[in-house]
Amino acid sequence: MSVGKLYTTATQNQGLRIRAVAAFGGVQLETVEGFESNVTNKSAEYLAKFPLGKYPALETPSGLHLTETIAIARYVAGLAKNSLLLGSTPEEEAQVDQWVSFGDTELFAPGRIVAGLLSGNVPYNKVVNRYLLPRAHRSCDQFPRVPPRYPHIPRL
Ligand SMILES: N[C@@H](CCC(=O)N[C@@H](CS)C(=O)NCC(=O)O)C(=O)O
Repeated sequence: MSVGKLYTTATQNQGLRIRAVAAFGGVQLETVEGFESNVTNKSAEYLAKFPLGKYPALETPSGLHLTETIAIARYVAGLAKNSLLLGSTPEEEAQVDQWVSFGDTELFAPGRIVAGLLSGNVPYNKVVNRYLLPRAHRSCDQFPRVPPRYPHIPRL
């Protein structure tokens, strides 16, 4: 039985993170058909459930309305009994939190802004780019299995 409906698009990275947790943990999660970015999440019906109009968002059969990727992913991981996704000792739990926080604030946040600046989705700003790009690279370098350099992103 599905644990809830996830509002996201097919490619939204935050939604993919939650769906990956569900897949890894063997948790059944529906995705809402026909979700349209900045249309569905701005509708009155959606805003009544999720007042910030942000997605991903989860609606459970019990009426829980949850936003924020980390909170939803943690909730889904918590339903995956014996998956050890959240760790099984205080030390492991802290390490899970460490990497979740690192991924969101040290890797994703600067990477997202740099990607916006370089793709033209955000008006280019050299000072911001020079500040964030080395931080994004440094964070990528933390992952032995992630290519440490992205050749298509110029280093400054
Ligand atoms: N802090 C949120 C950020 C989610 C987010 O930025 N969602 C974007 C789509 S990628 C959104 O809802 N945009 C619509 C808006 O901001 O009104 C999370 O981690 O889930």
